[in-house]
Amino acid sequence: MIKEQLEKIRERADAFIAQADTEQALEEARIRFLGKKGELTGILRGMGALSAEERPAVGALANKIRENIEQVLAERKEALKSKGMELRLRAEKVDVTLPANGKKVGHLHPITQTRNRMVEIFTGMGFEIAEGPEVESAYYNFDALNAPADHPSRDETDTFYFSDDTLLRTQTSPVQIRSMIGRTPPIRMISPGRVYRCDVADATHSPMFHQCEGLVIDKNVTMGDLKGTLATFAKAMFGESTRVRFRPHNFPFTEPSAEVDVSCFVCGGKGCRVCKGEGWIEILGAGMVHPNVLRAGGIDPDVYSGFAFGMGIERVAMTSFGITDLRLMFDNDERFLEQF
Ligand code: 2U9
Repeated sequence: MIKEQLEKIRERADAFIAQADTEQALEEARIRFLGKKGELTGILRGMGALSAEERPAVGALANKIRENIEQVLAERKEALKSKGMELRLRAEKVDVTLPANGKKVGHLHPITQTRNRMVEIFTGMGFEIAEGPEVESAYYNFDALNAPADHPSRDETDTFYFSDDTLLRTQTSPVQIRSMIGRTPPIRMISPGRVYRCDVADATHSPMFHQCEGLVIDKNVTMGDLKGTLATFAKAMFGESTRVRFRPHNFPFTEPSAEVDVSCFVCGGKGCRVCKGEGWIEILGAGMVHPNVLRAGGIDPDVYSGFAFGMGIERVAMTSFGITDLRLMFDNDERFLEQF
């Protein structure tokens, strides 16, 4: 009779434990069957009523059943634990094959890229980099550069003036004048930087743009040195097969002066859309530094000579990247910028 009761407890406990699907439910099962007021304990308490012959066998069975229930509880606990782990693993699963949450890495503006390349090429030829103020005196911007009093570039419609004497520099040449003063040649320098002109923005004009000017002064510097330097620059900038062409021109600060073309790096000179059928692309102005400019820089033109050149960085960038409207450079539209 008591043995049957014990077997029934075992069956009920098995079923109860099998259904427990949380640690809390398991603990409830333990209390219900093995706790102080539990079903098995209740039976064991009633053992006093058994005869001395019956007691050892019932006691042994009760212990066996206790051990059995304890084991089932432990197994279920283990199973719940690994099931919990499995659920957690499933919930927290990371698919390492998914594309990364890529951070967008920016890059240098095409103007900066072009300036950096120019700096690289000229420093490679032994040039120093010089910078100077963007707010300049009319003296350094015009007078020292031999610009006649009535030169059109001095006009208020062409230059941004703060006062009669103070303006936004229209070229980076004042940087070279400042460098010449108080220095003895040899001088080899470039001055990349911002310049300002009173222009309405269109496809080829902007009130602010960048120039890279260069200056070399030493004894016996000739036009041949200028040509060789610019030919070397053009090959490095636009490709080994690039040639240069000098056309006579006139600037107040150089004499003789020239406009300099490079052979089209797309068609090689045959004529195409990029060079507008010309085979040549104008990118530079250059010449031998005017004696008046050397004097303004404190350098004796009877002892020294020099050459100078200037180019618009945007113009070079547009030519090399195939950009057709200057305004795109300053709109800062990412869809445009990310192409370069
Ligand atoms: C000193 C003496 C001479 C710099 C020069 C040019 C010719 C020139 C233009 C190119 C396109 C300006 O950006 S642009 O619009 N520049 O053609 N610049 S020679 O001559 C100097 C500079 C400094 C002391």
